[in-house]
Amino acid sequence: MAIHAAVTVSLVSEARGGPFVFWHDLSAACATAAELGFDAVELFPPSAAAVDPGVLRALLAEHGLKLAAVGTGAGWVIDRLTLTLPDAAARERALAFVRSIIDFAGPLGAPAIIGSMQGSLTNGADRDATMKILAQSLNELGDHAKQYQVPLLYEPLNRYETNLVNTIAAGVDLLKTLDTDNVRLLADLFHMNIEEADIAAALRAGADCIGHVHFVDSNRRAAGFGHLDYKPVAAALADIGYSGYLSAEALPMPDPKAAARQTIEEYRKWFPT
Ligand code: LER
Ligand code: MN
Repeated sequence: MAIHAAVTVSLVSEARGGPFVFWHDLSAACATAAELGFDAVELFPPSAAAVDPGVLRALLAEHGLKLAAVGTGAGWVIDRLTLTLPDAAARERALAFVRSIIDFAGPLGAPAIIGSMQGSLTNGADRDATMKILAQSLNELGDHAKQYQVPLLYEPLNRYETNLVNTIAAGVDLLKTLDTDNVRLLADLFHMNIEEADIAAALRAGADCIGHVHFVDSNRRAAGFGHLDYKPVAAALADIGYSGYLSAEALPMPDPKAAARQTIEEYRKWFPT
C-alpha cells in the first residue's frame, strides 16, 4: 500500500493563527484539495455536531476524497478540556467530547487524533498518577474506536505544548503500558524537529506504532518552506513500510492554496508513484 497525501481543514474560528491549511469553507477546501491532487482531507471541527456527516460524505464522494483523520483539539481550544485535568468531572467531559468525535469520524473510516487534548502535568500533580490517568483514557477511547475498525491516534507534542510525551520513543513507551492494542502514534514532523535527536532514526525505531504523519516543515510552514531535510525522512518511511497519510498540518502561508500546492509538490518529490 502506498503513502497518501492529505491536507488539513479547520472549521474552528477560535483556532485562528493555528497550523491549518484551509479554513472555514469545507466545500471549497474539498474542491481545491481534489484539484491539487490530494487523496484526503483531515478535519478540525469545533464539535462532532458542527458537521453533518451526510453532507461531508457527499462532499468527499463528489471530489473523490477520503477522510484521513479528525482532530479533537477544539475540546481544548474552545472549552479548555483535557484528558488529564485534576478534576474528574472535567475529565469526563473531555472523554465525552473525544468519544463524540470518534463516533463522528469512525463511520467515515477515519481515526480521531488526541493532540492537545492530552493536556499537561499541572502544578503539584504527580507524573506517574497523571500518566496512569492518560493511559486509562487512551484504553477507553482506543477500545471505543475499535467498533469502527479505526485506531485512535495519539500525538507526542513538543515541550512548549505538553510536558507529558514529547518524543516518539516516549510515545512507544506509553503504548506499551496500555491494555488496548488500538492506539497508534501520530508522528508530527514539526514537533519531531524540536524534540528528536534524529527524526529518521526515531521513525525507524517507532515503525509499527506509527499510524499517521503530520507532514510539515521545521517552521510549521508547508513542507519545503523550512529547513527540514526530507530525504532521510522519506527513506525511513519507505523502509518501515509506512502506508498511512502524510497530512499537511501547516500554516496557510503565503495563502492556503499556495501552501497546499507546495505540500503536494514536495510530497510528489519524495514519494513518487
Ligand atoms: C496537533 O496535531 C498539533 O500538532 C498541535 O501542535 C496543535 O496545537
Ligand atoms: Mn500535529
